[in-house]
Amino acid sequence: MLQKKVCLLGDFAVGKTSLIRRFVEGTFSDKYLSTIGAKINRKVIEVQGMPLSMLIWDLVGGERSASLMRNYYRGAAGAILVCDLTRLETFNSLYQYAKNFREINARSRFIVVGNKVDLTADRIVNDARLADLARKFHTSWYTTSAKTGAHVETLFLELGRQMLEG
Ligand code: G3D
Ligand code: MG
Repeated sequence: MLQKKVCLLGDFAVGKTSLIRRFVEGTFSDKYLSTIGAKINRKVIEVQGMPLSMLIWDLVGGERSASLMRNYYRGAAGAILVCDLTRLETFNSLYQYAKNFREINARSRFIVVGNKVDLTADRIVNDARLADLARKFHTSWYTTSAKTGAHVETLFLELGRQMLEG
């Protein structure tokens, strides 16, 4: 079966682990790589009738050295860049994550995500900002909620589709 590595990127507490949990739900059989502090979740999806195994990597350790990040990124076909819609600084970090990730994986695909869209009263990052960033990198964007599940499935399936396009 075709396998693709996907990395979740973004600042602390934006909801990376929660998004993965929401998406993989019952199928939780994750592996822990203590050398780089990464967890790997596996979920099989279907893209145009073909099964695709998504290996979804999540950093759980606190360390973020450049060499550790390179090891984390290496071999990824896709990434999900997550910010918290209620914290502007988490959006501002995404540009650098995107650049670093593309440097290691030139042909990879990624999607820009504003998470915690359920917190409507506290929202600071608007659609236009997300769209601008996505346009810079010729990619798409979503607003999601790991809490309600809004657009979570759509997001991962869209990335799966884009990764198979090459
Ligand atoms: P991280 O893996 O990016 O560091 P986590 O982030 O998934 O650990 O989430 C950090 C906190 O944000 C958690 O709260 C989690 O429940 C919350 N969170 C994640 N996604 C959403 C969302 O879509 N909406 C809301 N309202 N909260 C969200 P705690 O309190 O458990 O630390
Ligand atoms: Mg986490």
